[in-house]
Amino acid sequence: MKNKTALITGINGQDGSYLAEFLLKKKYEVWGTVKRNSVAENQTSRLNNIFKVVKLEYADLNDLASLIRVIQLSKPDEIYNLAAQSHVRISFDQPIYTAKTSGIGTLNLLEAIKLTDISIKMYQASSSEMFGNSIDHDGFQRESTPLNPVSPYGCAKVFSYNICRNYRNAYNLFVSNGILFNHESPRRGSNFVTNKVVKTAVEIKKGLKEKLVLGNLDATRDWGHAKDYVEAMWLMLQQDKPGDYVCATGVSHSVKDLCKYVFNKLDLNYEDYVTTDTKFLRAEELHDLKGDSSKLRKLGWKPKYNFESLLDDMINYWINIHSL
Ligand code: NAP
Ligand code: G4F
Repeated sequence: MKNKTALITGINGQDGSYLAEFLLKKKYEVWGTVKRNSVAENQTSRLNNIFKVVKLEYADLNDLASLIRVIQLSKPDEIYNLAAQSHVRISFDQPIYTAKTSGIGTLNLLEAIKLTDISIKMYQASSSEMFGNSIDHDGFQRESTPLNPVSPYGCAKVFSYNICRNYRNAYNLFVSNGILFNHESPRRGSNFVTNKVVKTAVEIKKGLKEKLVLGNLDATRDWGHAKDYVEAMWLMLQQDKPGDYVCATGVSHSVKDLCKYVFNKLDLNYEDYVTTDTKFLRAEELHDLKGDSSKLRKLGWKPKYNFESLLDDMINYWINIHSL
């Protein structure tokens, strides 16, 4: 049987790079889209291990023609739509760009599939940010929890989630939404809170920095490892029917807990180094996230990492970066 072909939008992002490695191990032919940058160096640094074996093409979610071109060229069996303006705080600074890319961009991709080959299976990177501050009575969010987004990013992702369901029903497309809770790794952008805390704490330990300045320390998140979550994306597309699935560890911690754990591991007391600045607060905050992924676990998914082993992986990575 012919090996499968996958196309990953945003392949050079955190999840794109892990998913590409995972699919290559499963013998997929892997294509990916990269958006044009004025500086090309470092843009694909997360793909260094696999650069020679993935096929990269320029495309932008805001450019329907570029999406049609790359689909016609790669002829994928599966498309993983991971591209987005993915930073919640920055979505308040760039709301219209975020709505276009993380919202309308998904519609462009659905149209590109509809116009080229409706047998392609599509994964949509939906987000727990869509829930906003809705919480079920037992303290969890799940597939049936109402969507009440509290950021331009969350609103854009709700549009994408809904339009995927609409195209699934209206045109019989195989489109599945993974409602993923926060997932991190050493490859996480260093302006997301986990990597910011770990990287700065290691810099403090090495005598390179004196302080870590954060925003809201009381927010809680359900943090998992990106390596576990890309397996869930693949699993969702191996089903006979499309669906929507929450992917989460089911355990949540506060930003303060995160600081405490990381600084303790480095034999430091976080209270001596962490300060706050209102510039890192959001105009509206999502306070608490904790996901119930029972539906996905019935397909056989289970995370290998927990909060502690995830952070240990990130701490070890930064300790071994000798340029720090
Ligand atoms: P990420 O590291 O920020 O990667 C996003 C990717 O999208 C990058 O490759 C980026 O390229 C690309 N991109 C940005 N704007 C684009 C555009 N207009 N056209 C084409 N590509 C564009 O995000 P991630 O953490 O891997 O997350 C992957 C997806 O899952 C995103 O859609 C995110 O919103 C969603 N998600 C993430 C989490 C999480 O906790 N990580 C949770 C739920 C959902 P450049 O780097 O060149 O800008
Ligand atoms: O790491 P964060 O920026 O992640 P956030 O906002 O939860 O969004 C991430 O997860 C979503 C899934 O729910 C994804 F859809 C989205 O793409 C992204 O990957 O912030 C986590 C928490 C927030 O409550 C924030 O207010 O940390 C708090 N925080 C406190 N100080 C900070 C900081 N966040 C950042 N980025 N920087 C700070 O200095």
